[in-house]
Amino acid sequence: MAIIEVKLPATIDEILEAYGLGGQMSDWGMIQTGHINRTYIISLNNGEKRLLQKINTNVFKKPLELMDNVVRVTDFLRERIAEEGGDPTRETLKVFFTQDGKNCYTDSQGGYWRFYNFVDNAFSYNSIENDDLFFRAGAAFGKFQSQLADFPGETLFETIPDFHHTYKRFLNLKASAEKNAANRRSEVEEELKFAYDREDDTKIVVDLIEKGEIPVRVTHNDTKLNNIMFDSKTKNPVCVVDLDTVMPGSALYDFGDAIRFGASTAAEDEKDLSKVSMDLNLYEKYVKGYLSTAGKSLTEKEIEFLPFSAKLLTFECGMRFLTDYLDGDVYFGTAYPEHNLDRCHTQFKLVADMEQKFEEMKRITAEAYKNI
Ligand code: GN1
Ligand code: MG
Repeated sequence: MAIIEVKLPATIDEILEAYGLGGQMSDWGMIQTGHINRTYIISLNNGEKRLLQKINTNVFKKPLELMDNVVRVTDFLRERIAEEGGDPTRETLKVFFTQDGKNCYTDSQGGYWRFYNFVDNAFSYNSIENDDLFFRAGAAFGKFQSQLADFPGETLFETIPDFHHTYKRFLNLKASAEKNAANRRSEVEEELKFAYDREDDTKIVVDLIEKGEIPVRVTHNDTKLNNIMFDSKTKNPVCVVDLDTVMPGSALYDFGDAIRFGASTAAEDEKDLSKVSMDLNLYEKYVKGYLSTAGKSLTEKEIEFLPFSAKLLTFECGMRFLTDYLDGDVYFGTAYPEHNLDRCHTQFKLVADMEQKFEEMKRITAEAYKNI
């Protein structure tokens, strides 16, 4: 976890003013969510809580386009949820608008801020405490994908171009190794070899997409377990959050990334690699949950590549951590100098483990698909 300074933004008064909330803040706190944006909980005098986030414009170069996506996607989801008899006030995020009708506020220092509703009586998991939960997580991301199946994907901005283009991620890694900006290359020759040995893997899914062999869908693209809020009482998923990367993509990205994070036996930055492996039981639970809600809409080709996508997205993430380490930690939040390298190690360890378990992953997937 990144160490962040716990203090209110210098421009808090103008932000509140912009949203018509001047003088109404009764309390505040910071929460650590993910490696990218800065997040505050703001309590208001009337007892309401809201989530205030500073959009990281180093990562998201066009925050206004990003917010436009988020508003349209959440509006669309709200309608779907209502049609399905769910609770639209709780099951998706709501973006608040400024007094002058904007979906985010640009402060006098050039920072971009947005307000969301705070989903009360809900929490997220950073690791799985019982495997049934992971079934529910799979069902939640599968449902999210099917709720967005009719969203006109071509109208969404690409908030981060080529986000999961694994071959370009590979080329970026090579370029960063050559540039050696932080002078760390000599420390990571082994890791680079691990990546270079797997170059061919990085082209497989992008080729399938280019050839039209698998469809482009509207996907979440950041399906970490902690991007699902669960109800504090029932422990059932309430809503999917972190919609910054909802864009056209492949179902394989969402499946693979969820396995990468949630089926691991250890944290993303665990230093003791003997603790890191991919839990086949968790893999099975997720596949079953995911297929229970998304299975019928997937093509045979997508099903065939689900196990590979788990390995691919894990490899991609490992490459991204390694790239950032070589670049001098300019992208992901880090708490100490080797943080990105530690994260790269867990991801590569998981890749190697998945290679060992690949036949079993294929068997589990085929079996689960037969039974939907
Ligand atoms: C970032 O912000 P967070 O933690 O949800 C990253 C993901 C990575 C993830 C690795 C926009 O997600 O792509 O998989 O870290 N998000 C962005 O933990 O780059
Ligand atoms: Mg994110």
